[in-house]
Amino acid sequence: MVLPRLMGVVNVTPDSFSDGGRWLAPESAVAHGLDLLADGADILDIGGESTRPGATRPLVAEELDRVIPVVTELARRGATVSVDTMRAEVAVAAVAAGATVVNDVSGGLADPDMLTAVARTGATYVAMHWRAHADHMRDFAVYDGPGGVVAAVREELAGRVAAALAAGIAPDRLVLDPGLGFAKRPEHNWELLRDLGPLRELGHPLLVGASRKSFLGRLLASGGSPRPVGEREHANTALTVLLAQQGVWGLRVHDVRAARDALSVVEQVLGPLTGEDDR
Ligand code: PMM
Repeated sequence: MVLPRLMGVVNVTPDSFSDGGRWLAPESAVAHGLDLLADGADILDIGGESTRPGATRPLVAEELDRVIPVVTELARRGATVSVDTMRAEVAVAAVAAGATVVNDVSGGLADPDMLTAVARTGATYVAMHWRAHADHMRDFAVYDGPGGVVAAVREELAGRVAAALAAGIAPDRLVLDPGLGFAKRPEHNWELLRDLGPLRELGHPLLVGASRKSFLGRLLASGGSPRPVGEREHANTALTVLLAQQGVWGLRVHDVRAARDALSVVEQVLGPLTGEDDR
C-alpha cells in the first residue's frame, strides 16, 4: 500500500462554492499554493473555472489570465502543478507554463480537442466522470439503470478510457475520478464511496474529491440547514482515512494540513507504507 497523493486546491475564481474569490489575485493564489505545499501537498491543482452547480463559464481569455501566471510561478518554485480545466487551449498553455497534470472534470467531453492535445503534451491526464456543464448538470443526476450509479459511472468512465487511449494518452498517464457532486445527488456520492471496486477494475489509479462538498454539508445538517462549507473538514478527514486504506492514488482537498495529519496517522498504524507505487 502507498499513501495517496494530496492534491491541494487553488481555485483562482470569483465564484467557487468553497473558496470563491479568496485567491483571485495571482499573488494571493501563489501565496495560498505555497501555504498548501508547506502543509504537505504533493500536487497543486490550479483552476480558473468554477464548476459549482449553476455556474456560468468564463471566456477562454479570462481563464488563461487567471491560471497561467499562477501555474508559471508555482512551477518555477518547484511545485508539481495540475491545471483544472476543460479546455484544450488552457491545458496546452498550462503545460507550457510548467504544469505536468491536466485535471479535466469533463473527461474530454467538453472540448473535442482536449484528448489529442493532452496526448501531445505527455502530461498525466485526470478524466473525471461528467455528464453536463454546471449550469444544467442537476438535470442529469439520474441513474435508473441496472447497477445504479456505480455501474453507470463505471461504464461511462470506461468510454472515456477508450477515447483517451485512442487519442494517444499513455495508459500509465491516465487517472480516473468518480466526480463526486457532478450530476450526482448526495445518495449517488455515498453509493460511489461505498463501492469504488468497480471503478478500480478499470485498471487506472483513482483520484477522489470530496472535500467541502455539499453532500457532506447535507450529512451534517442540523435543524434542516446544511453544515456551512468551512465546517465540513472533519467529515472529509474521515473519508481521507477510509480512502487511504483503499489505496486510492490521490485525494483532492482544500485543507491539506488536516488530510496530511490523517495520512500520518494511517501510516503510523498501518505502515510502513513503502510498497512499490505501480499505480
Ligand atoms: N471537484 C471540483 C473541481 N475539480 N476535479 C477533480 N478531479 N475531482 C473533483 O471532484 C473536482 C475537481 C469542485 O470542487 P471545488 O469547487 O471545491 O474545487
